[in-house]
Amino acid sequence: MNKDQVAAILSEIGVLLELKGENPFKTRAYHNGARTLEGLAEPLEKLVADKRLGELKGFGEALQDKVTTLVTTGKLPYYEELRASVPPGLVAMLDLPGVGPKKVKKIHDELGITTVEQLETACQTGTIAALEGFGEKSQQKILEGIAFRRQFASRYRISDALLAAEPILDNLRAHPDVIRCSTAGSLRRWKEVIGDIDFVVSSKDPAAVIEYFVEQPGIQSISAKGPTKASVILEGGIQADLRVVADSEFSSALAYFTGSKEHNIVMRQRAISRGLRLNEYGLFRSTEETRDPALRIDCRTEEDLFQHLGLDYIPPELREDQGEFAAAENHTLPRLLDWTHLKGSLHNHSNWSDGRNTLEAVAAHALELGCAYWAITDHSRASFQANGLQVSRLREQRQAIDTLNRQFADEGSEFRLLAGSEVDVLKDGLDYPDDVLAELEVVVASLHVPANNEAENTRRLIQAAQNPYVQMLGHPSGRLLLERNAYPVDLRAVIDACADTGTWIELNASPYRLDLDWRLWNYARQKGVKCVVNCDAHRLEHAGFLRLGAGLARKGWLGPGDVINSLPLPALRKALQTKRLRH
Ligand code: DGT
Ligand code: CA
Ligand code: CA
Ligand code: ZN
Repeated sequence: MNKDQVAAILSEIGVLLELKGENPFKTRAYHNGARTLEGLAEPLEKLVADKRLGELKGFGEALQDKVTTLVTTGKLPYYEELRASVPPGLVAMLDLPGVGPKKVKKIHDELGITTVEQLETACQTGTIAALEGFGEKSQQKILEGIAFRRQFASRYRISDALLAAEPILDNLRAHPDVIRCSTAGSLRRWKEVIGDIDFVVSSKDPAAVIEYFVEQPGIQSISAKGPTKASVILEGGIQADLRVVADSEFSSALAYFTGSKEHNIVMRQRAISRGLRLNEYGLFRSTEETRDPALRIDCRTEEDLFQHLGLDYIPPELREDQGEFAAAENHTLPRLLDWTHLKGSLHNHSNWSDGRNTLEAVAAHALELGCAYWAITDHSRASFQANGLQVSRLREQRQAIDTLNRQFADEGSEFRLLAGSEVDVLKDGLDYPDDVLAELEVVVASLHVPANNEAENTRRLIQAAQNPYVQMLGHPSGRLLLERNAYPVDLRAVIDACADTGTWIELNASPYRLDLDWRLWNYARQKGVKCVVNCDAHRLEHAGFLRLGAGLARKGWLGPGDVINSLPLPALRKALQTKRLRH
């Protein structure tokens, strides 16, 4: 068991103990212990083997014993018993907005409620509002939270789907009976949220591939299994469909199952208007539905298929019937961004605010990944819950960054950290005055506490864009995928203001955000607004979000020329100055 898994269990123990009403010192010890492990610099196995866990801050005998047992055996009876003693419904309630362990305990102790369904009924009858410490407003919020969860019960963020799909795809690819294979469906189209995972495989022995597929690790149950197709439920509840076809049918099956439905309809119509028929089995010289191999037009690849229909190759991300047909006909499809074009990220956090890692660790990681630069944009002072920086701390941080950069220069490295801030957009302006912002190389302006009013939020963001020191707006809609809708805002008006002021817009690559939404990028691009694909990294692993963000930029029709952080450092530095020089 690795340190993150052990840390997750310690956190869960802390939560379970809170739900049981254990004394706060004890529960805090587990939460703190989890945090200490997550930030551990050396391998946990080594600490355990050397019996040095006691050297960690706050690690008493009890915690040492539990961590040792987890690391050496992969199990912990104490944890399993504790878990069994708390109804799972109580843990599920913690996901609801405004509901923490204390409230769950109260709901349970006073009303005997143990499931989310019972909680919903209690809200509908007004029982929750009457509980001390709750009230009408929090009752309403809980109800909305339950409805929201239900609406998204079987939707998954693309990051989770990729994590589940990629190992299976690798295994399929390596199987001797597999000729070609690919993901299909919404995952291949790089939708931000997907319903299920689709795979298409070509093989001479479908039965062998099906058998192999249903035995993949991480499969919870098999929902359907036939001679050429199967459906399974993966751990975590996500469904995966597999289709096995002959290799001669691979390109048409892949195109068909990649979709989208809207895109497929136009494809079929194009075939018909050329006296052809297109279906999942191929493209046929026929004026009626057929799968007669004698009539099939040989299309080995999707490129061939598009070509026979008078189209340039349409990348899967663009197959949404959003103008890709006209562009493919006129040879005006854009050259799309590739994630390897990205040279760094301009919105990231460190442990100076709510990030996990030190400046040194963040820089070392970015350097190791081959980045040319990495901006540190910790929260501004108004975000006190995220440990936002007072001006004096911000200046101190700037010095620390300068020192690190001098070291890089001395070592002959061209990598640089860029000193910046994610400054809060407040009701009446930005959280730092202009002279403070002017000291920073990178300023991302983000609205974290929106008004419940579209005109007001729009006004605040436009005002932020008008500030000469703000180079870009961060996560402009504020949505959290499958958790929270965008705040009310007129994003087209905000995009127009960015066009007028030369302000860039972030494509926040966190899998929870993917914000600005891909559907609006074509509009922004036509207005001349540049994109910045930002990780909003709070820990080292989040650097991997660049790949996710690049996929969404592709889906928004963006090429390397539209994306600021595909610039090398000298050109980026110039671009960062443009707005300020104009002022
Ligand atoms: P999802 O899974 O809900 O995120 O979205 P998709 O697009 O992956 O949809 P899915 O898994 O139901 O089907 C995969 C593709 O197969 C879909 O994009 C288009 C194609 N397809 C499936 N059913 C139909 C259909 O009834 N008509 C048409 N034209 N295409 C279909
Ligand atoms: Ca699907
Ligand atoms: Ca499917
Ligand atoms: Zn933010």
